[in-house]
Amino acid sequence: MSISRRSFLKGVAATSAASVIGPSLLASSKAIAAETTGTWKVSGSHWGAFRAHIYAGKVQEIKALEIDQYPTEMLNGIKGVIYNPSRVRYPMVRLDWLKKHKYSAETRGNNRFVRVTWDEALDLFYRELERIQKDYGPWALHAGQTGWRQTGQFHSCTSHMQRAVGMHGNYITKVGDYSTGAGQTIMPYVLGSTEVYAQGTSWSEILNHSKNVVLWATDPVKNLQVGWNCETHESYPYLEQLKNKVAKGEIKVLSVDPVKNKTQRYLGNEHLYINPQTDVAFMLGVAHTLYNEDLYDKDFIKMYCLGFEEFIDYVQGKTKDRIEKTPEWAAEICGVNADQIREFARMLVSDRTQILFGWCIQRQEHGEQPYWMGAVIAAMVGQIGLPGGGISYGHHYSGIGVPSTGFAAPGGFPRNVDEGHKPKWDNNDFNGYSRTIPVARWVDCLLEPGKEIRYNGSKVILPDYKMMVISGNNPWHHHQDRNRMKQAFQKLQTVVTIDFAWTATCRFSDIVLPACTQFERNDIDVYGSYSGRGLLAMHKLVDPLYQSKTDFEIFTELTRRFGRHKEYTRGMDEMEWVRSLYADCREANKGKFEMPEFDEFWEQGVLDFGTGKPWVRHADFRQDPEINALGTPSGFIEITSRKIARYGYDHCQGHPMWFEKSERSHGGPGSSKHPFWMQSCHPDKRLHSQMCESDAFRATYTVQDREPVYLNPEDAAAKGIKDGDLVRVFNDRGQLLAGAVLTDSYPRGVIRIEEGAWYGPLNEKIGAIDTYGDPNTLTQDIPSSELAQATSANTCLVNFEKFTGEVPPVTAFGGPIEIS
Ligand SMILES: Nc1nc2c(c(=O)[nH]1)N[C@H]1C(S)=C(S)[C@@H](COP(=O)(O)OP(=O)(O)OC[C@H]3O[C@@H](n4cnc5c(=O)[nH]c(N)nc54)[C@H](O)[C@@H]3O)O[C@H]1N2
Ligand SMILES: Nc1nc2c(c(=O)[nH]1)N[C@H]1C(S)=C(S)[C@@H](COP(=O)(O)OP(=O)(O)OC[C@H]3O[C@@H](n4cnc5c(=O)[nH]c(N)nc54)[C@H](O)[C@@H]3O)O[C@H]1N2
Ligand SMILES: [Mo]
Repeated sequence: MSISRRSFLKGVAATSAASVIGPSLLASSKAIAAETTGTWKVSGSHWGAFRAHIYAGKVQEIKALEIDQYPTEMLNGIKGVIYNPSRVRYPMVRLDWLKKHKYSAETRGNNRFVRVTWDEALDLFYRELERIQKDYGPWALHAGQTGWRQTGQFHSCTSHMQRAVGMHGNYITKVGDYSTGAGQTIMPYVLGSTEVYAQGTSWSEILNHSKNVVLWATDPVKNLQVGWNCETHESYPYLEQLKNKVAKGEIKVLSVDPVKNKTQRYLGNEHLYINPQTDVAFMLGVAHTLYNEDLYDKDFIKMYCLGFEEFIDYVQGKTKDRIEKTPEWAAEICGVNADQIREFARMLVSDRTQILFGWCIQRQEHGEQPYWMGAVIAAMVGQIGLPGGGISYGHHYSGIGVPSTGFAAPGGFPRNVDEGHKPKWDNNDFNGYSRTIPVARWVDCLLEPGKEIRYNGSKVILPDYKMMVISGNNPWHHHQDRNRMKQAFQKLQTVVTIDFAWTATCRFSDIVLPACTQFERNDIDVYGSYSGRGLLAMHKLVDPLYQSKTDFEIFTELTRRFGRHKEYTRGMDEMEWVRSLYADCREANKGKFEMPEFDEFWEQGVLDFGTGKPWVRHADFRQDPEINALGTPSGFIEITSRKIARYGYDHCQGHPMWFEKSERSHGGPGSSKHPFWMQSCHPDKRLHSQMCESDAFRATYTVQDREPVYLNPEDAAAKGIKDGDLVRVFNDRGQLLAGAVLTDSYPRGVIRIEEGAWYGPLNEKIGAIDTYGDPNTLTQDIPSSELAQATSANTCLVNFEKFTGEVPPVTAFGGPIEIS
């Protein structure tokens, strides 16, 4: 029995009749039952809440929880996340790093590792933290990268890492994220909040009031399969109703997208094809029509907006580039003909129209502009704040649009050092470097340390850090341009990664510590990320495999090395933490919702809070813009932003504008050499890189064991490629192998490789072919603009050919090469 299990039973004994029987007897009768029939346990994940059948110490079967009426097939991949050859089994140290005792990095990435004991690994980790703080200072340590750690409020692994490392010393951290870096930075200037993470107008209001719904660069049917908390797919009943209304002709749905995406195929709705990365030109043509045909809502602009005149002067060609943004001008760029642009503008104002934006469109160069421009179009239409009207930036994400219950959710494990405490190395001298960097600029730091960059109205000096600690994120998936990363990683002295899967990040690390999966620990979470629908008991399904440990145990042992473990744990073990998070939540909901005793909840597994009330975004602002002012500098919708204009940036000026991209298909820059736009959208059958290691499930979509590359059939035929062929995709930044899937959902000139495909370089050398098909082998590592400094992954041109050479084996999976 593990310590936590024991203390849980102690807890049960103290509060229930079980004390009469005694904990040992209780455990053994349970154990006997489990041996003969197995047990079913409730738990949950980003992919869904479920019941798992445990038998003979193994997870045998996973089935969706009854409350989930639209489970994703990714539930079938969960078993393979626990049991697969890519699990990190033991603490491992990179051979040459260990052997040479100097921080030579030329063989970094050759995947040769030595197995060490937990004590050896943690001693090395601690030794390196000491050395960095002593020899350099807090500016030399980057422990700020975050990502899609597994669900569960207590075991939130990045918090564990940052609290423990933060108790030792200060470090470099980040601002923003890869999801919405450009959007979340621009929108506070325009609509007064990030918008991307705000609750949106309820789906019922859209279904009841909208006559037109524009799905702009959004694929909710695909992307709502996963959620930030434990997912129960509450948006899907609404999507099904929308489908019915489309079929009956009650709502017109139009997708503005270069590809026919999964949502469009599901809804069977109309498609407005647009050239990739050209939406702003298209929208300027729409604004030109709304203005010159006198279709826009003058009262709304007057009452709720600032800076319309300055923007319209630009549209009319009176300022800046002096080009009139006619539909004809736009058509040349965006590939939608001028009459269709006019028709689209007229449709927007013909009746109640809801615009729903996705996020991919801002993960590109100048990604701030389409978001700003979208708000300007919505303002001209004048329906912001009306049920079923206006604009949303998040209905494809984590159940935004499902009404919130408003009940308190359990808090999490604290990320920071407790108040009144100081780190062991209490040094706040960052040597003139910035302490916080825009999230996607961390590789620039390694390649151009000391460089001053502009960011969101301030200046950032890129720190010359020497060591990285990585937990709950996978930079060798999430960041762009692998060969540039290889070059940058030569500068790092020490990289420590804590993970349960031997990702490419482990391959490029020096010390790798085996965490266990969420299915090997107890936790508590919310289900319904935005609805706050209820609480879920995340029961431990099996004991940690191999030598893996919970992140909590790992960092308890690290902090013990400098005498801070009691402060780190606050003297509580796993179940005591889970109980205390529940108790605080119960207290917070007193008088509003009476939650049962913890043991009852834990036994039941699910606590349903019921449903929330429908709601309309910005309705309060519409009702009274003075009292309910927006969070913008003026309190109004800022079509022109004085504040941004004052920053004096080239690629984000006082109002939204069209800027040409560094790489653009369909006749744009770079397209004569590399004619194809590669989009690296979010995967249909993974969560980023998570679940790629799930072998049997991966085999359901791979082509000759490689990641699929989706191709237009005519484009493929022109290169002699058939469905199922191996394809080499390349540009000047890199090359990869992928398997051809031909589908006319993709127009000519557009290909897709989904992000999160595991990087499998043939060897550690710069330029080596990626044997599995990670699109970030090919993407550009450039900022969106001086405003957000966000990722521009989708500004990427490539070429491809049929692969005819000797086929290399896939190197991405199966863990390290163990050297004894
Ligand atoms: N080209 C391209 N690149 C992209 C994107 C794109 O659209 N195109 N999208 C970007 C976006 S939006 C995002 S959000 C990022 C996602 O980037 P990440 O969040 O870095 O991606 P994940 O694959 O989810 O990586 C999570 C890692 O944490 C590990 N992990 C999970 N739970 C735990 C835990 O409890 N303990 C420990 N120790 N480890 C754990 C997982 O095994 C996995 O390796 O990718 C970005 N990258
Ligand atoms: N299954 C699954 N769901 C997920 C995730 C996952 O990994 N797997 N990740 C989650 C996370 S972290 C995030 S950030 C979100 C991401 O959410 P998004 O970024 O919105 O998702 P994507 O699927 O990358 O892109 C959505 C649509 O944008 C279109 N698009 C791309 N570029 C352009 C353009 O220039 N113009 C126009 N008009 N359309 C364009 C694409 O063709 C696609 O149909 O998804 C979340 N949901
Ligand atoms: Mo994301």
